[in-house]
Amino acid sequence: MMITSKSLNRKSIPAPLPSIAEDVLEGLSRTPKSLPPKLLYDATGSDLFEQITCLPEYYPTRTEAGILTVHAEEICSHLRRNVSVSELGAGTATKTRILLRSLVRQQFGVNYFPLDVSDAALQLAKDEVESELSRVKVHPQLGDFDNLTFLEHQSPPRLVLYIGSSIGNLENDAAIALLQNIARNLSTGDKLLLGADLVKDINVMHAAYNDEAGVTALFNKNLLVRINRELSGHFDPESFCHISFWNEAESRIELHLESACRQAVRIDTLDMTFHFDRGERIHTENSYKYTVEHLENLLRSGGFQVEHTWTDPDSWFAVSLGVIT
Ligand code: SAH
Ligand code: AVI
Repeated sequence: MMITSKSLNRKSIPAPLPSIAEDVLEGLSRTPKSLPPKLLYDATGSDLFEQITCLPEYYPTRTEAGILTVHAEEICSHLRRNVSVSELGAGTATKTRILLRSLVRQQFGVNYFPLDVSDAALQLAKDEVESELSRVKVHPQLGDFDNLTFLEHQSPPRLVLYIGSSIGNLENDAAIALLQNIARNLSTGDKLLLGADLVKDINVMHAAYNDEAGVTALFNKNLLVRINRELSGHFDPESFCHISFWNEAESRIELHLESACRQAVRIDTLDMTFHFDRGERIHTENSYKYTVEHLENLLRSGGFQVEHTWTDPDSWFAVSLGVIT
């Protein structure tokens, strides 16, 4: 599914996001250099991510979709009547529709609150969900995970979705802090459905982030294109290589952009020039892979009691339901 110019031209949802300037200045001034992964998702980045989800090598989306398809009715049977649904990092909500379809069979209407930093993805989520499911009312929330007060304003019972293994893009402490923040904005009986990618054959994980068509490389390098456009930067994306590898000690895939030569890159809006040695990297993303035990412990550390965990036949991915007690 492509994020079309039609969706981009529509009235944007009023909730201005801070400029990326601060994050870029801070990240490129560090040693080693790094940039927060949320910056990967401008309109082009969201579109490239959608393309990634359809790649033959990128197993997480279709594996999780399989779990949700097989178990949707059972998952919904754990929910109280008239539950409102929120989702963190919803993207285009393609997989979410699997659950929403089951939910509208169990209750007359559903209020769905997708939160995302990508306006383009949110607009598409609203269009696609409402055109397929007339009994779902979509309330897009443009913003960052650090403000979750919108959860508190919904009438209970509540279900929060944090699927797609987006939790894997956070380091362990940040993941626990986010789960605790979700829990703080919920009440007894509210639930969280958490989807996470599991550790498996290294070759399978490696291929998912080093696809033959080079879409993940474009997704990674788009960060530099974004900085050029939004901050009048002078990166030559062709002088950086997409690097992705499995870090066994940390149980994560890492994404980096590696400078192919010694170079200086000016960013006009920051009034700064950043120097790169040949081979120097910008760390752009981590994608942690879990065991079921680790995933369930994360939920518990976040303040949830684990109700049930579903996996696929190969145990490549897990979806776990936690409840506030
Ligand atoms: N949940 C979808 C999309 C995953 S892609 C799926 O499973 O396919 C990750 C999504 O999280 C992107 O749409 C991105 O824009 C959003 N995102 C990343 N960091 C975020 C942050 N800090 N706050 C809000 N949204 C974020
Ligand atoms: C959104 N997130 C869970 C994806 C992942 O697999 O970590 C982002 C991604 N990065 C490269 N490919 C996909």
